[in-house]
Amino acid sequence: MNPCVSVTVTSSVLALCLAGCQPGNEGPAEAPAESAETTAPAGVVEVTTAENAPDDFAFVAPAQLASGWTTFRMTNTGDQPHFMILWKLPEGVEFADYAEFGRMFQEEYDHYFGGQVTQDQMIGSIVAGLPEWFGELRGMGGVALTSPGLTAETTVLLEPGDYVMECYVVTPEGEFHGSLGMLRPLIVTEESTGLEPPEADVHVTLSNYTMETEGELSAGEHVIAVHATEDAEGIILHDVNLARLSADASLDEVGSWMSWIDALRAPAPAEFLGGADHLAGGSTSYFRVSLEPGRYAFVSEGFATQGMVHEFTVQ
Ligand SMILES: [Cu+2]
Repeated sequence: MNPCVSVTVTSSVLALCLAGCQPGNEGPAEAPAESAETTAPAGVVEVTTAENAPDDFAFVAPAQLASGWTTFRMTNTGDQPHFMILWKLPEGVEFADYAEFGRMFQEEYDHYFGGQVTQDQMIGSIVAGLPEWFGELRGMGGVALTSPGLTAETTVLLEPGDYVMECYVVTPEGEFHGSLGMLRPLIVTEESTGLEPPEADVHVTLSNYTMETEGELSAGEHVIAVHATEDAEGIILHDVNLARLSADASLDEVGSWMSWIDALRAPAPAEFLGGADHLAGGSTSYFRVSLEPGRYAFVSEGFATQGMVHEFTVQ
């Protein structure tokens, strides 16, 4: 597989304000009345994925946050799986630039989805259209795939700067969720949460291209640290998505579904319980899980088919 096929997908931003977001505003975006913005513990940020399919998707989340260790608690209230990647924009690059790139990406994908071009042609066009700054985009982590009705919690280290929050799961109609509104700016300020990272009892270490785990994945609560030791080659970054598998589910099928080119389309073939999303090399983030007896797997989005999966059974 051409490594470039793992390019970051994004989408148009016309529906940005569906999220109640106002670029540059000083406080939290307008959010539903029950927003936990005022009640959450320090350093805990509530995010809700709002969804009114087929053309109205959004992250309901603050527009500005302190830097430092921060926990995102994302609740999926929709019918499709979602994730929330935090991209730190390079100096001088604005949200509108990223959104424009997203529009280009969706257009090229539309041609492929509609059968007008081959996969290689689509990839060629996308690579040719990559903005100069693309290589400087940094994956700061985020909440990995989370199935409808579930809440997932991931702790990341935020550096001050301008960010983009994005989901690029694909609708059955072939639109990236980002194109439908799940793409919005986030400002991270110099002020710090001053918090320490959580203490992990399970560690997952990602390199090119192995996934090693340490610690006992027993029933009950766990804090799982995900260490990305290096950047993945190509453009996609390392991540861990926790999938709960039915007894007869095919792990190969779940791994294949992770590819945005011909899959990553709702519905998913497994239940996703969150995880640690796109991490630049050298960074660590943490996610919390409560495991019940059953069959599970850690699955990489970009490299599952290259063996970056770890199946386990909880007794
Ligand atoms: Cu989504």
